[in-house]
Amino acid sequence: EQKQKSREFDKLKENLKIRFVNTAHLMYGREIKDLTKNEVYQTVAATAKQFISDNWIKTNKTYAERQEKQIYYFSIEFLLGRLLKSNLINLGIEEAVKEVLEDFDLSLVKTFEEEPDAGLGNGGLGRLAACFIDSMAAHRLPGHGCSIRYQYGLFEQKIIEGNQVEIPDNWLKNGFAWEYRKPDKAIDVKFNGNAYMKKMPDGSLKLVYENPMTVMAVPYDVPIVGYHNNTVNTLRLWNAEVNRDFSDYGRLTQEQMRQKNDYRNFVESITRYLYPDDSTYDGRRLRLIQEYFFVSAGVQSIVRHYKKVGMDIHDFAQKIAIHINDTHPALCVAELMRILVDEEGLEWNEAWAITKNTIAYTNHTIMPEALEKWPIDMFKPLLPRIYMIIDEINRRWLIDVRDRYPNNEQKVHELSIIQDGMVHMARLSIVGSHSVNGVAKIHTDILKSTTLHEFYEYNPRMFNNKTNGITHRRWLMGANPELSDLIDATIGSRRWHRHPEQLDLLNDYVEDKPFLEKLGAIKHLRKEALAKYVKEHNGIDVDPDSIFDIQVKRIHSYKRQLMNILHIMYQYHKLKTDPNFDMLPTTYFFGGKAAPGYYIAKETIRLINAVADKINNDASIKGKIKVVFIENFGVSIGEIVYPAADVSEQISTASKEASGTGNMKFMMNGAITLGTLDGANVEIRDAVGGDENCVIFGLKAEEVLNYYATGTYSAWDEYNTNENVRLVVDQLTDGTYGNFQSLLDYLIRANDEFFILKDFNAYADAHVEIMKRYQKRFQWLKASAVNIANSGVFSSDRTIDEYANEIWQVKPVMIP
Ligand code: DL6
Repeated sequence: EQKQKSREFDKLKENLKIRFVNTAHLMYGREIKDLTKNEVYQTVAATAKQFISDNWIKTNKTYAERQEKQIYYFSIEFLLGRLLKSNLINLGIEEAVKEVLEDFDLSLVKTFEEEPDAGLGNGGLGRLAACFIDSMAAHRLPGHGCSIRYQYGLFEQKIIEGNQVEIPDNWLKNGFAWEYRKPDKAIDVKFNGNAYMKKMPDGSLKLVYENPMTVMAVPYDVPIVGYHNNTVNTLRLWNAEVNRDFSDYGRLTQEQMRQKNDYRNFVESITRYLYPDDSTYDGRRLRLIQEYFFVSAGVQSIVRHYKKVGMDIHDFAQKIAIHINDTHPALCVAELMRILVDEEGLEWNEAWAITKNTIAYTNHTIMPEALEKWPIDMFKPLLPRIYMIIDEINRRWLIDVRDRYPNNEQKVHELSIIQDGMVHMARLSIVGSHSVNGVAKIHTDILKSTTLHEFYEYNPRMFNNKTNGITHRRWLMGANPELSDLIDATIGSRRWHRHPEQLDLLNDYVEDKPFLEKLGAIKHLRKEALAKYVKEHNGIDVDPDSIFDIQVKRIHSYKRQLMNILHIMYQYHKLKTDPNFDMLPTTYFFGGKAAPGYYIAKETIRLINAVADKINNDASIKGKIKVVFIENFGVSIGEIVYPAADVSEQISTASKEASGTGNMKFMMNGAITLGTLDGANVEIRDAVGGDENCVIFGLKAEEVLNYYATGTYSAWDEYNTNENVRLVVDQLTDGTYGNFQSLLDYLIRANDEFFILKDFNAYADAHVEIMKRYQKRFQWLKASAVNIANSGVFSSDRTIDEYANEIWQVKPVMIP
């Protein structure tokens, strides 16, 4: 059997080699030895695409013939990261490609680095979407993504003199190797104009939609490769382009020319940037335009394909599941109704039943600023027909509400989709779907009891929880191959690659000293790799023997990077002034982007860098503390960072982090969670068997919610009664690190919205506990192993199975 395998491997290599050379000839007219680094990357990607495309064609054909139910996952973000490595892993040809490249004196690892991150997202929700499409393909589920092909991703972050500076992320400058432009599948999307119902001579009403402005949506399809299974699904990214007859200039007046140019500028702005500037009216309006643009193009193309393969529109909900990832695609509800009623001629009631049974919605946050609402006077002129439909949905919905709660206008106020001059997108999403889910148990409970309580009361059965997950293929097998190999060797099986829950077989080895030694050695290796990265990028020497304590995520007040850095200031002060104080050498890493207009987040970055500058250059503390801010944190840098952590900082104010997924990436790579009882931390703590294998501190969600309800928290009192707090707050403005009046005001005058001062001592104690545990090497490694062994439940494969079985009712489809 071994011999047979090795013969097959040699054959694969030979095949790859021929294709690789031919592809280089075809694409660049060059010998392999003359290719630039980027050309090597493009050639390897194009070679891999030849393996992918056969299966892609087969997959699409099978789906069309079998007419099995399809899932369409609509998300305004897909934070894909790089695709070459994960595609090679999923195709099962990584090792063969590596050896072929070596035969030409080329390195596969260096080739991976040539690929820019597809940064079509900013954080948790977008990365979750990317994990989900990976898991759907891995589980042979017919599931596709739908989103926007942004010309510029989220900005590239530079740190200049301690401040965040935003540079446009021109990720497409060398082209995107994985996309296929499909102009023949373009769709018209209509904005503006006048929509109304006209009374016909026979008394019937006819819809009139006059003078709309048409934008052409052109799809760029990206193949999503299943893990060793022939399935190749599709992520469809829409690009906005001028209408088909645009180039017909004919004889135009100057005014007509001007209008034409305005039109072109407008159209090209639609898909130019992820996150238009939301500090202006026009920026916010552009976001709404983006939302309708990809929703309309996506839903129209689903219906068109559905009919093309010969299925009956009346069966739509049995054959199609549309999932809306947060409220950005909420207009799917109205767009599907528009198509079913206006274009397919269905009666309203039937169309409504189909729409509700097709659509399901996930909520990702309780932060009020993320709960989208659009002013009617912006919405209605832009999307006149869609507004009419939402108005009608709401009219009918409120009849039901009034029926259920007679004489209770308070309820109507709380449940109405259109209220106080605004269109409420979460309300539209709930009313127009059959399932609403939160993303961790505690988050779902909070949705039920507070944020969406009125809707929960109205229809409790539609609410459910789906705790998030991450793809273990990227975040463990891809990012930490040494650990992955150790797990294979220890449990004597690779079955966990397909069935991540089987990582729990590792529980039998968590006290096995030789295994733990190897685990410790691998962690050290990964720490050395991060140390090398930091030396190259930040010029800072960090000691891989120090504790690596890491907080990487978007910079946001509720995530409390500020508490972390204040605590470092406290430790530093103790080291300098208290001869009895000692600590284990620790390197604190931060990484994450602040939204360009988010002043406090940017000030937090400035403080972190000011503290780093002072402490890293103070020889007197003998390297006991180092602070590193990792510039431009994203998916690919994350693949270096997560495996290197000893301690995973998950310190959001309890109740505020819906789930978190970074916490899972750290855990899967053996870091110990230092966190609050928030989001999925609660379930991580349960999974590892309690406090022995993680360190939990701080206010509980009920306490936080109670403080908000009663208004009894006083940051000023905290400042006056807690000397540790006073010390670090005073240091914000006394010149120790520069002037951070902004942060002092935020904490004291604005009353510390996220309880940083209240949780400060508990957080400091948690660090003491971490150091105590870290000193007991065997115990520490055991806890690390327990974390890995119990992380399988946080694979997105588990999450996706739950969505498939409990929400979408879809089954896997075998691709021959
Ligand atoms: O569900 C994915 C991710 C959660 O893990 C994070 O806890 C949550 O903050 C994040 N939410 C968003 C919200 N964006 N909007 N709107 O990204 O979702």
